[in-house]
Amino acid sequence: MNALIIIDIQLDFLPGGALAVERGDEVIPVINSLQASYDLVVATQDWHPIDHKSFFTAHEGKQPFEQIVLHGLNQVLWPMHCVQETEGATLAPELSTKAVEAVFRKGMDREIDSYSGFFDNGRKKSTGMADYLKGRGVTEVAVCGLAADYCVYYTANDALDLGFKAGIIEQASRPIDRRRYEQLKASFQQKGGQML
Ligand code: VGL
Ligand code: ZN
Repeated sequence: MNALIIIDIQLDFLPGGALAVERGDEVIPVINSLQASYDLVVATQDWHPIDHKSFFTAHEGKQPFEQIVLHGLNQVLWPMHCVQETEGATLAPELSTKAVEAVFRKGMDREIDSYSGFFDNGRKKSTGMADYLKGRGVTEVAVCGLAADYCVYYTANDALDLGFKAGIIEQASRPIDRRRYEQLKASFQQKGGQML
């Protein structure tokens, strides 16, 4: 049983959005046509409270994209994005969701960021997605969406650690930072991850 995991296809990550990924919109038609090839399709949705600590606005005197240490973890300070119940947090209307059986929300705890669809960045709290997939008999996952070097990579890497066979679908993902993505790809492949 294989599953397609669609990461954060939300308006704020698309051109014109608060944390736009360059050419992020190009992945949507690709993801739409991929869905029929998988036994199960799920999605994630970044879903932050307005005062989330990953936002630069929560830290006096800080600029967007500065790095800090937050409760012992490195944290990039992002522009405010994917705030719960705002337009920017909605899934893109062009994304086909007919086959999407479940949407896992993440990033709701204001004290810790959550790039992976499985756990927060400290791996303290689970979203339940691993149990859901395992309960459905999934052994193999393909991860795609935005952004390739943050939420897509973290999800695919956790999938490997959780014992799934895992791959990243390159043509259905786009990074925020291309160089960072190339480095992460190499470490993912060394761990047994596949580039699909
Ligand atoms: C993401 C940064 C902050 C992502 C989410 O979806 O890759 N990146 N929040
Ligand atoms: Zn976020």
